[in-house]
Amino acid sequence: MTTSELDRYAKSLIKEAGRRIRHSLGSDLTIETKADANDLVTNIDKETERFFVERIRRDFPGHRLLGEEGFGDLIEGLEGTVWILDPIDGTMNFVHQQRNFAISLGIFEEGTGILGYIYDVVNDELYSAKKGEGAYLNDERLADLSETAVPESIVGVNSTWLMPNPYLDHEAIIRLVRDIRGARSYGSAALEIAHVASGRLDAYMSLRLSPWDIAGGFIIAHETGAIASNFRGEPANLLEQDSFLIANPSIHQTLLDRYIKMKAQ
Ligand code: 2AM
Ligand code: CA
Repeated sequence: MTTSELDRYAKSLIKEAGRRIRHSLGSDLTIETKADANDLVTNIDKETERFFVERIRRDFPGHRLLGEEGFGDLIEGLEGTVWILDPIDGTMNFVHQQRNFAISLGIFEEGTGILGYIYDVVNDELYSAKKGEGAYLNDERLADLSETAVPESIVGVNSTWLMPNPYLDHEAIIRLVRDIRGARSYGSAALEIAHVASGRLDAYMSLRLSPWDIAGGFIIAHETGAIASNFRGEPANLLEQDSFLIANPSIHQTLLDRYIKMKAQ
């Protein structure tokens, strides 16, 4: 199967999963907590992941899937074709707001991201990218990111990091929020990365993200010129939880040098 055929298949699978989620919006949810009281999962997160796993196992028995809810495979390396899926990114928004959440999917071949998708289900907005062929919002191509500077930028950052905490120098983040034009926090890593790809945000940072939060967006944002790394400036890790910074190329290094200071652990 060619990459274009796989792209068409993945898009139609995501759209079908999105229709199922939209149909579920009026129904009662079963809500559980995971790592902590604010880390939510619903029956729809699980049903959506199972839907992907069943289809991919049926149609591509040689492919593997890493999913947040654990219905896929145990993945320790990126050999072969690997789908990395977050069935609902922004579950808290899904539960409380019925918007501002997305399906996030990245497809990797021998460790290289070849196809990326972020589907804003409620607005029927599909961000997608094929490696080397640009990024799209529905049928419209996203422009390459243009030059900016810290004082003119809008940065996605969670207000948690403005408070004293064991991980990040919060005084430096306060300086960042003072120096930029505006701070935003949407509560869905995937959508925030999509906003960086489209230039609506100039950067997005998060202290702890998992592979499924970033896999789709990483591929999309790369196509418009965004730079992704962890807070130490090392390449984003797609197999383990790590800090994550994605930014317009003209401010990425400045953010690392001047504003993002991790405390020694
Ligand atoms: P999720 O909704 O799929 O859990 C919220 O700021 C963003 O961080 C969401 O994209 C959320 O993804 C992600 N996130 C990653 N790990 C999280 C955790 N342990 N608790 C809450 N949100 C987490
Ligand atoms: Ca999720």
